[in-house]
Amino acid sequence: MNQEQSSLVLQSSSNFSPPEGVKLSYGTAGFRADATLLKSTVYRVGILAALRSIQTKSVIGLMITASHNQVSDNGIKIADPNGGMLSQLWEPFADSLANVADPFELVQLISDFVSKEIIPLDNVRSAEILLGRDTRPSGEYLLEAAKQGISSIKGAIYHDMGILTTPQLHWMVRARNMGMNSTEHDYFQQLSQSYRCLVELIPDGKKASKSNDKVVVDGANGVGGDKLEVLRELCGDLSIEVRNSSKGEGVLNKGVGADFVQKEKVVPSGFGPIDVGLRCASFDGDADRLVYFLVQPDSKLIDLVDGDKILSLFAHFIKEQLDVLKDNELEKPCDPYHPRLGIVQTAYANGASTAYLKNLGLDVVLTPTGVKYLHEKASEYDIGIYFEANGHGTILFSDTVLSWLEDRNSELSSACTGSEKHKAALRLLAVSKLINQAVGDALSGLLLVEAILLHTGWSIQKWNELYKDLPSRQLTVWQFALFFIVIKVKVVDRTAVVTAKAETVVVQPAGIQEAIDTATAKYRHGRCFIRPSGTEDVIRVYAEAATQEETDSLANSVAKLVDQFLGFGSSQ
Ligand code: 16G
Ligand code: MG
Repeated sequence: MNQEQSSLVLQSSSNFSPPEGVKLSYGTAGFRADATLLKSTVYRVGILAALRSIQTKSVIGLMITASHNQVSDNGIKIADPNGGMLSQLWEPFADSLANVADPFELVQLISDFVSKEIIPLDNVRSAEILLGRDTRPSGEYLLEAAKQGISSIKGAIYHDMGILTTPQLHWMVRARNMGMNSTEHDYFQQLSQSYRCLVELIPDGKKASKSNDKVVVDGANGVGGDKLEVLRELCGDLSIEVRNSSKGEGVLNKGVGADFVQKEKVVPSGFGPIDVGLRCASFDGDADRLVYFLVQPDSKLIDLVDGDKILSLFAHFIKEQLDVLKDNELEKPCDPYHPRLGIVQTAYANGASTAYLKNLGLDVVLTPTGVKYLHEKASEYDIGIYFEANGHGTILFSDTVLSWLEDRNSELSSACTGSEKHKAALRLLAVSKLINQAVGDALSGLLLVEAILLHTGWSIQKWNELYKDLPSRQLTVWQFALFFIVIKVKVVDRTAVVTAKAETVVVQPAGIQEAIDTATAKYRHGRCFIRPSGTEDVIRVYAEAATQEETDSLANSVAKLVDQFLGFGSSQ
């Protein structure tokens, strides 16, 4: 790094001293903390984004959001050139960059990294960063910090895209790097056009049931509801009622949103008796998660239709279209290509969903928690569908399958236009445009669910009956404390827990897995695992069993084991 560049960084970094005594970690999906601690981190991530853009000769995205966290938190996520998460190879650099205290050490760290990665800093033609933020008030000053970080690398420029959902920004980065139209307007056009195209392709006999009732959407008092209102206007006769948009009185993610609904299994604020029996959905604070739910007759509890159910609906639909296309009647006997359809879940997937998907004859694999793992695995298939139970997921189409579908479409449109086979090819092409190829997206996910429900003629109740969830329970050490009124149980070091086999087995501390196995064996249909959170200093426990009582008992006994093995000094 030359003298001029070093002084630029030295000078601007003096305005962004890191908070004393705080160690920030890149975590599963970027930095997240109380917003007041993040100015220097965001500034430094601005530098990282500029370096990444120079090295990859591509546009990079920076999204300022703390997703479903409370409004006083904030965070920053980095979108790589393909629109996905930052390459894991750069995560250690991100960690060091965020935590180095001294400005001269900061310059040295950057300089060493630039040399090691052979980043041509002296010859920068263009480094370009797209910036987005959610509705958090702290986003404004953090955005400024990001801009200053980017500007401290010579030749790097940014475009402030304004308030966006996280998936919109990822979509724009991907589109920009593919040379496609990439504005927010283009995003809305692509989603609404492909939605309308899918609705046009509803089989004739089912058109009568098209007047499906409305869907009521909880926008978590965040950005997602606002964007959905724009999208709704472009989607023809799709009836959507948006509640909890950012324009209302409610506080972001407080008693609302996909994370709240999924974890607490109670109705979000703004929903009640009038919604019993209606199809309802919730986004999280940055609209990269989607769950559906039904308000129970008591108008307090809900039946959750989670990410696993959305995955199952998508898998069912995609498989159906592929089966129609495979049907031998008009098949060219010599077509050797059979697209591989793969399903990717995590250990949190309800056991009943995995059994359902396997029963459909599908290939189901598990990865650790976190989009970067699921996305990577799903991209190994021709069509890879991934979802976390918490509602984050999408469907990836390989280039090979897309060109195969285009070919099938041209052949069929001349040989038998309008046939079910032709429509199946067109439907799959429309899905590939509707569903966000960069990252899970509540807006595009919602449109696809709505389109598939129209196709199948299913109500949400019927969809929910695809399989019956096994009772499950998630605990963190905090909940453990509440359950037993043990008062306070504090995690000393979550990294003491090391897992393997997609987080289904604990390899450290020694002996705990055997103890978990012994506890689990006592319960009918028992399944239980523990894992260190990637976003908070806690250990999470997940359990399933035949009844809710047994499930709770299993989860609690394993939470006790965590306490015993890790010596998390419980105190009165
Ligand atoms: C992050 C992840 C999400 C994961 C969650 C787990 C992304 C974009 N987001 O929100 O996929 O489910 O962390 O949180 O990767 P935990 O590690 O605290 O349980
Ligand atoms: Mg989110």
